[in-house]
Amino acid sequence: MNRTKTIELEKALLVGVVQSGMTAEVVEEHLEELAFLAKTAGAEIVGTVTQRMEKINPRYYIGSGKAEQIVNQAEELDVQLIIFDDELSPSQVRNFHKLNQSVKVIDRTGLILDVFAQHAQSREAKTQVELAQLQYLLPRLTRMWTHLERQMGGIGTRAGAGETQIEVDRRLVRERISRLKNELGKIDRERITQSKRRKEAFRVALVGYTNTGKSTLMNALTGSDIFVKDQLFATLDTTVRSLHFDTNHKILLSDSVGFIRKLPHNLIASFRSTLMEVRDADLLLIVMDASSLTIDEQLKTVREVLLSIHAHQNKSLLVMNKIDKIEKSSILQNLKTDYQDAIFISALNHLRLDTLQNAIIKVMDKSYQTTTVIFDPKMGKEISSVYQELEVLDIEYREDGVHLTVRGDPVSVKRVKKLSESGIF
Ligand SMILES: Nc1nc2c(ncn2[C@@H]2O[C@H](COP(=O)(O)OP(=O)(O)O)[C@@H](O)[C@H]2O)c(=O)[nH]1
Ligand SMILES: [Mg+2]
Repeated sequence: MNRTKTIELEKALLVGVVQSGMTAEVVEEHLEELAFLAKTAGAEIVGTVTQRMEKINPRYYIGSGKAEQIVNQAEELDVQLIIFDDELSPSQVRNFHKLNQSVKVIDRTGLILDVFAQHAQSREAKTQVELAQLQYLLPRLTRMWTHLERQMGGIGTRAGAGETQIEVDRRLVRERISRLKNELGKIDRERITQSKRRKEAFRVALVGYTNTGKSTLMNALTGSDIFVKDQLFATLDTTVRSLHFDTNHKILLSDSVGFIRKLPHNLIASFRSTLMEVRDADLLLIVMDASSLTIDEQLKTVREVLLSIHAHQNKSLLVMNKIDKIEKSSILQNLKTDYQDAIFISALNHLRLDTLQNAIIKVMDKSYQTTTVIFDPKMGKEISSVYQELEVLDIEYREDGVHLTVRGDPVSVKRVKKLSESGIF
């Protein structure tokens, strides 16, 4: 199912369309990101083509003359893969195949799905990716397409179900889709049980654009050893670690898949159970790459994805990472002016991690409650267990029992209250 990494690099041409209102700088950044994605998938970029357009051509997305030119150019350069930065309709892809049978044309979505397929490790991630791929493939499953896919292989054709699946008809693909959905439903339910068990702790989730340093930060804070790589979507699975700042401030920190511009909707939908960890978090740490030139756009993408998974109202802190990469102090100053509430750190160099920690503690404290519980004096064991769980601000021995004034997260406070009531006659 999952082929090992492409050994021989596939040569590729990239195509981007400049629409009105886009600056050359933005187009450049988008193509750089596309090149990064393509490299992650195992391609060698031999050229980039852009076309300025006011209106999309339904036949080839780009203009007909340009389409022919690109296909010819590909032939000359001995390139068999053309990658578009935008989503192509199935019929646009077919029209390219009509122009030239030996050139494979894929779009950004196909490329992202390919990278996901190569990086999926766990059963859950594999199931999620395969579902998204089959949903993407279904409308494209025509005789011509399957024929071409079989012929070419490589990037964009590692459709989750693999080679055999491409040969089956739509009905079988639909059946497979519904089986995968069932499977994910089961995984969802297991996750709900797990997360119920975890309700006791304050949950913090790392979120953000891909490659901003989420896993590096997770490792820096918890001393774990999560896979870090200068690659898009190096981590697809969720990792949860517990972290104790002090006895009264324990959190569960989770790291997971990152977001990207134009993330395919199918993919977000099928990663629902992974993203539930984010939705249920008490606090989101939105990790940004402070050295990126497209911070605003990346933040917009992150907020859009959070909205689509209903996590937009969760409490959040903006974390500007990679400050060590910013050479000019004036740039850093400007960022600090633009993002006044953000916390500026370097996860790699462990810079200002204490500031981040204090900010998290402050958020926790805000949700903390202070209350007085009364214990029967005979409940010595229970009373001492309170000290493990909550901060004890005051203790008084009165006639009606031992009065403890405690402070902590609402769930622990409630539990201690229950414990005290169980012993009072
Ligand atoms: N210079 C610099 N690089 C960093 C920093 N944090 C992460 N990186 C690098 O950025 C790349 C992506 O990091 P990773 O943690 O995998 O990002 P993720 O995709 O958000 O999990 C890796 O090459 C890291 O070494 C930082 O604070 N400074
Ligand atoms: Mg990561």
